[in-house]
Amino acid sequence: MQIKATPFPFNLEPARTALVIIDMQRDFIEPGGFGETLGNDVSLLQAIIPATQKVLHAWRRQGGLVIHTRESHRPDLADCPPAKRNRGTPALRIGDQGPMGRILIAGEPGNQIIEALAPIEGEVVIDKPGKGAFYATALHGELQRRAIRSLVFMGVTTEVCVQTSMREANDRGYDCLLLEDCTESYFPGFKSAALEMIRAQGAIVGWTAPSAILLAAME
Ligand code: TIU
Repeated sequence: MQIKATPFPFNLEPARTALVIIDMQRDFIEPGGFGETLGNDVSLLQAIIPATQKVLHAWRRQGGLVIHTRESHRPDLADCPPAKRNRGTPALRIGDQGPMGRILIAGEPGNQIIEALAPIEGEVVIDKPGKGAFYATALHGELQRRAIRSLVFMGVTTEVCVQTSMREANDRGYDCLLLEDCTESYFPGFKSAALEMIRAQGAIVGWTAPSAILLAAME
């Protein structure tokens, strides 16, 4: 399959490609979670849910591997460096009790992936303590075990966890495609800058494309 992407076509071999959905959890997308405690307007992120869901459903129909990630810490915070917890002046810190349970803690209501994109049986869920999906997780092993070579990315936020994960993936030898309308930032200018820096210099980090192009190719 060849996807008309920027800066040039992206070769997608479905059996060797995983769909990676970064951190579409209530903490970032609904009021009262980590995203809002940092001072952000989380409603901006809700706009990508329909397009993201459409791609997820199409990918499932085709039988492709789906990976979900969650930014998440252990209840005892052993995997949360004090430098991360103590950064800035948020309304609530990681581990504090919020309206959706403890902020960014595994198992709490706020840490769950939003219902529209909830994982189903057979899909891989990676809990990650960092911004990157490869740092201190089993993700690379899970992908290697299945002979995955390419990754299609969706999720939030574009310039933080998505871009960090794409850069980590790039350094581990994966070709990465980011779906432009299936990723969002709290800062529109940061989203467009991230898209540009990913595909600049001959796809230095990866490719980008609108989801409609991928969906058309999958039909
Ligand atoms: N703050 C922000 O934009 N993002 C994060 O803290 N995590 C993710 O991007 N998932």
